[in-house]
Amino acid sequence: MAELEGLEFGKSDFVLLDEVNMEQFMENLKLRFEKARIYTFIGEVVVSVNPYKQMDIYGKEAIDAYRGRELYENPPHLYAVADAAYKAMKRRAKDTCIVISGESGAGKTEASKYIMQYIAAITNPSQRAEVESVKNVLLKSNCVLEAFGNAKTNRNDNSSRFGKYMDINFNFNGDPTGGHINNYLLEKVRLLRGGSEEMLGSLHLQKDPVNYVYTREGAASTFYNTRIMNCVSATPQGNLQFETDSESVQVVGSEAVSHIAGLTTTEPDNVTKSLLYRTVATGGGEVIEKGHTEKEACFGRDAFAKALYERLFCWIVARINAVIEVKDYNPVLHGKNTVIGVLDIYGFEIFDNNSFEQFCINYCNEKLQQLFIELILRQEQDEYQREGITWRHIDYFNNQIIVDLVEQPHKGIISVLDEACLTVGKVTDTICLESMDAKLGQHPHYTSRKLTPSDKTMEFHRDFRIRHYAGDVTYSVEGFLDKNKDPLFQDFKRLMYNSSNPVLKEMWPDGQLSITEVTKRPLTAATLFKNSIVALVDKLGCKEPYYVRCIKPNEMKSPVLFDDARCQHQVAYLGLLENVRVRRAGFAYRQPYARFLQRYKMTCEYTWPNHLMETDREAVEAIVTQHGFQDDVAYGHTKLFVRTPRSLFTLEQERAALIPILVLFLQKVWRGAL
Ligand code: AD9
Ligand code: MG
Repeated sequence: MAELEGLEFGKSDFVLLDEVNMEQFMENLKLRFEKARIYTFIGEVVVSVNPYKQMDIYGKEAIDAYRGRELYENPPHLYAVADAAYKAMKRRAKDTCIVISGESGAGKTEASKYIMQYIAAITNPSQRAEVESVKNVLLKSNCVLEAFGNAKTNRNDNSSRFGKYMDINFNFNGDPTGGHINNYLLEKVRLLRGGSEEMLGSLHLQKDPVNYVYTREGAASTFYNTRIMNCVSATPQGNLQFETDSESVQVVGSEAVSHIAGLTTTEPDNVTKSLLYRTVATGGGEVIEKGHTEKEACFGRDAFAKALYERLFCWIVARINAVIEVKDYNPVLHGKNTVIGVLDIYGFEIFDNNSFEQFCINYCNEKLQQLFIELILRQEQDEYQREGITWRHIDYFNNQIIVDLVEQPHKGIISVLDEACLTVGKVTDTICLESMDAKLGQHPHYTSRKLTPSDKTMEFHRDFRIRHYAGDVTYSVEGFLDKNKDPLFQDFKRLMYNSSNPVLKEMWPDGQLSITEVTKRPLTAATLFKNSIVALVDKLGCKEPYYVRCIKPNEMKSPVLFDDARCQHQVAYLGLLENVRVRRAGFAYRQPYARFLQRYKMTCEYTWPNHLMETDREAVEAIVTQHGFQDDVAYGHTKLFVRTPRSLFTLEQERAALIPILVLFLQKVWRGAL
């Protein structure tokens, strides 16, 4: 609750609003945005509004101002949260995490980078070389991943098309010793369609392979390989066409095939074969080759291009992880190894045409909102109840119902999708939609949308709508099944596994399986994604969470426009008002009586040097009353709860002022002057 800025900049903590309502909240948010105060606290949560311009608030001076300070000593900033997470980890040996959420273009990735920079800047004061090198790799890995995993969308020019969770490991000194990156579902389509030139451009900009972590291990040539791979992945889509002559399907021209063969160091004949045939095992165990139809061939080609790109991306992540993995850590020698996790995932998004990828991305955001509710709104209220504090429950929208709609076993959308994918025979997207409608038609957050044929195309559009916590999204069911099956013919995998390029071979270990070994159905894309997100939420759930809630001020990427309606919508669905209410009705600080007493007993004549009261609680009451903030506290069974940090701040200041006097006093005692 920093009050170090003048009031002309608005309230630096929403908890200080005269009244908690949408109007006042928005007024304060807007005023601060207009005064270039892009960060505001809600207690320990930082609300950030994307400034869409460079701000001079991240330099060395700022870092020094926040380093090691308490949250309420400085104006709100990402650095304040980063420092709080770091301090909690270092002082209390707690694993912490910083969860950055908000919709596409709200500033999550930028925030995560500033947070990483801050952590890098405040650690390793003694500049030990091995720690510096870990920090370096952690910071630089970002630009590699962005080069391959970001793309321009309608909503953000540099949109993350993958989710990223990075654990940073620390030794007992609080210095980084390594880390690990988890990446989540990469949206390949967009990267292939729009990205290749742009991406290569961005790679050329950073031509020096030394800048790339995965080339660190000495294999500069891998860098060039991956660049080549990049071209390859885009090539089959654009350049490779098929034609049907006298019943059989052919590749148009031989150039494209030899191009692919050359770049992947495979035999042109094998490339052609993989493009035109698939090997299948019959019921009797016989292995036969089946020719593709033209449509199947196109489908196979596209799946191949996407898989190439995805494997490349995962391979890069794995290489980075191999470099930053904590090595030779001995807990006996080095103390407890603690972790700060930083989560930067794709934000909630609505496009004109929303497909399977948006469905997954938005489901992921539902899960993260659920975690926020669980940790910030529910647990807080639970503790008051446990401590016997009088408490009026604060209502909030619990999005569990939407999470269930998507992920519930047997009934949820993912389960219906999977069922359709497993059904033998011709199940189309439309049939799948019908079974979704039948199962979920009554659900309050699901609407079946059978649209009439559009006049222009005469195509029959069919889609369904989910009422997400962040807004209604209409999903076009077209392509859902294929994307969920993510079916890449085994023939392509084998082709890549047999490449004489060792890097490629390494990316396709499953290519060595024979066709009879792979008939077991793999998990679908949606289920794999669900599992990875559930694991992520579990991982975050057992850490002490810190939150950055990002808001996008307008759709024009303008630094001066504050779109009231759009901002208000985000404030509403992020549950920020409820967050303020819980925080305000609640108590910013809590401390067990004994610990409170220990720290502040010197500020009160009845407790210094020792109190004569029956219980610590009574002694604490004496301190509180002497300082006149009895209206600002509540007494729990085991802890004192302080509503505003201001009260604590007064105590801290008094304590600080007393210490020199105390020291003087003690010196005199020692010298025998008294
Ligand atoms: V997405 O879900 O990955 O599509 P993000 O990650 O939330 O989205 P991002 O951080 O990429 O958004 O921010 C979008 C753009 O806003 C950036 O490219 C910057 O141009 C701009 N931005 C965001 N935060 C800041 C900031 N603190 N200072 C200056 C910013 N510009
Ligand atoms: Mg991003």
